[in-house]
Amino acid sequence: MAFELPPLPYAYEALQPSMSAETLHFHHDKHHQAYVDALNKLLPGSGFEGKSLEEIIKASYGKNPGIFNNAGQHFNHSHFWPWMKQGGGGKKLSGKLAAMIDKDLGGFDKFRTDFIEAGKTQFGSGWCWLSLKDGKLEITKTPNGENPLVHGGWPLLGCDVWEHSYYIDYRNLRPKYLETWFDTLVNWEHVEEMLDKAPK
Ligand code: MN3
Repeated sequence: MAFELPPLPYAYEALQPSMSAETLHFHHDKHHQAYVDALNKLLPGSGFEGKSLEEIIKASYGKNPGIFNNAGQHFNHSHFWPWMKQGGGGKKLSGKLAAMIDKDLGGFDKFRTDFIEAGKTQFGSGWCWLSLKDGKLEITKTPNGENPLVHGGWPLLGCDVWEHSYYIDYRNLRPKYLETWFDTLVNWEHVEEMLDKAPK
């Protein structure tokens, strides 16, 4: 079964002014589609076909960079769209998640600062993450299409810091993009769904 581009869970205009319809058209329709197409082209005969996306990411890490990067980016973007919503951001998270952030990350404000800092300091293309590892929350950053799955973690929230995610709206101002993204777009409901789905 070939992988498919999931539709955006909102209208292209829904995230304005934080993220423009133009950015979403390019990022979703062109960039994400290209990862899906490349993955489907590389899979036949690779030994990875028939596996789940998560299995392909873990099995191809360090072994097949073409499949790994495209599978990783398909996973990352499939969650990136629902990790955002109109009127998101701020502290609208559940008591359970808030308590975990207090315990493991020194409170919400420190979590916000450290998450944004991870995105700012990821040199070149990549992602910054909130993930669950060994029952604890952690903040990390990864290059290119990599994600916490290959480091024994489970991603709860990730922000795309490739230039294609912000250059149309923010030009070179990655910190401004990260702050706006965190404060106005984060869909905490999808973060909580990921927490519920975390492998036990
Ligand atoms: Mn991207």
